[in-house]
Amino acid sequence: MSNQNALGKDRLIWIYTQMARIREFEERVKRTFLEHPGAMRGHTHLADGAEASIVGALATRNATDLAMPTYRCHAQPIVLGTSPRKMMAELYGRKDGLCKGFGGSMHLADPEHHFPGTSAIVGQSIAHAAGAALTAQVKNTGQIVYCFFGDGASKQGAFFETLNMAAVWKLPIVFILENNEYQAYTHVRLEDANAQASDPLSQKAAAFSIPGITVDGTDPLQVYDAVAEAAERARAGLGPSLIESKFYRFSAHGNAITVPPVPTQFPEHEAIGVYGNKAEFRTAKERDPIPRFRAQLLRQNIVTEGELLRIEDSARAEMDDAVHFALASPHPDPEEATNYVYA
Ligand SMILES: Cc1ncc(C[n+]2csc(CCOP(=O)(O)OP(=O)(O)O)c2C)c(N)n1
Ligand SMILES: [Mg+2]
Repeated sequence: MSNQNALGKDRLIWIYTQMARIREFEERVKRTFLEHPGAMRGHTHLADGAEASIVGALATRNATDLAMPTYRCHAQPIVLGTSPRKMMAELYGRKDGLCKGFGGSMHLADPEHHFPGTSAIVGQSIAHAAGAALTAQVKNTGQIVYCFFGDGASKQGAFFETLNMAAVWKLPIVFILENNEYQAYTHVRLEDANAQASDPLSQKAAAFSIPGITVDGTDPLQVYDAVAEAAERARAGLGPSLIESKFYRFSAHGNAITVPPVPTQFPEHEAIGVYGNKAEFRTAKERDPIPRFRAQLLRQNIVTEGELLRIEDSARAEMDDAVHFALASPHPDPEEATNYVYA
């Protein structure tokens, strides 16, 4: 774990705290699907396994910079300061939700916290990020955009068209390609899936003459270093960079009660369909970013076991409270069903 930018103790603890908060939020969503099927409607996609990558990237952010994730979008707003209570209520489709219960997991938005919104369309964040970055450039706001998208999305036309224009216009964007090894049910490995003609995926940057680098996305400090450099470039008006961050998606592609459970070798995940093979899952779990970073902080005497336990207790209490808040909130009135519909 290198950290050329030598983050101080407070910042390292902040990183661990955000990672723990994300994992606790996602665990509660997962549990809801397992224990109370039907309580959450629509699809949800979890970010367990991605915590180091997301927090390491957003730790480089200035206060007004924007983050634009995919439909796998619970983690980024948690880091930006969005209320987990409102997010959880939104996932439960309740009136006090972030979007009044109308959006659900895949359509979160919180402009007040620099989170313009998401959609279910693979690749949408790439083009939307370019629009937001163009606004920042034209209005000279000094903001940069952290654009997250998947390995699957990096095969889309939107990726190639947007990276071309972003490079030509020197837009202030950091493109963070989240290589979680899967594109829904297709593995990224060339020989298995025959679906991805590029390895590493970061070499796609060369087509646009922008920097491209691959990092270990299970190490928040490696991600931090790479993204800090890319963010500096973007702030200096030198344009976008592409960071491929590699980690493993621990949960199934998505949870939905409308989708029948996928056969799985992991009984604890039966209802949410983890479909990888056992050996692959176990190997990835050994590199789980949260226990690894925890052990690192202890080894380097940055925190004590007691401090870590307090952080973890507080994350658990915060997310339990978010569930209680959500369940206490009413469903929207049926008469409101066509409100906020513009097309
Ligand atoms: C334009 C479009 N095509 C297909 C889909 C169906 N779909 C949803 S997620 C997904 C895979 C995306 O994989 P990746 O980009 O690697 O992101 P990840 O889910 O792994 O984070 C697909 C094909 C969609 N939602 N939108
Ligand atoms: Mg993927």
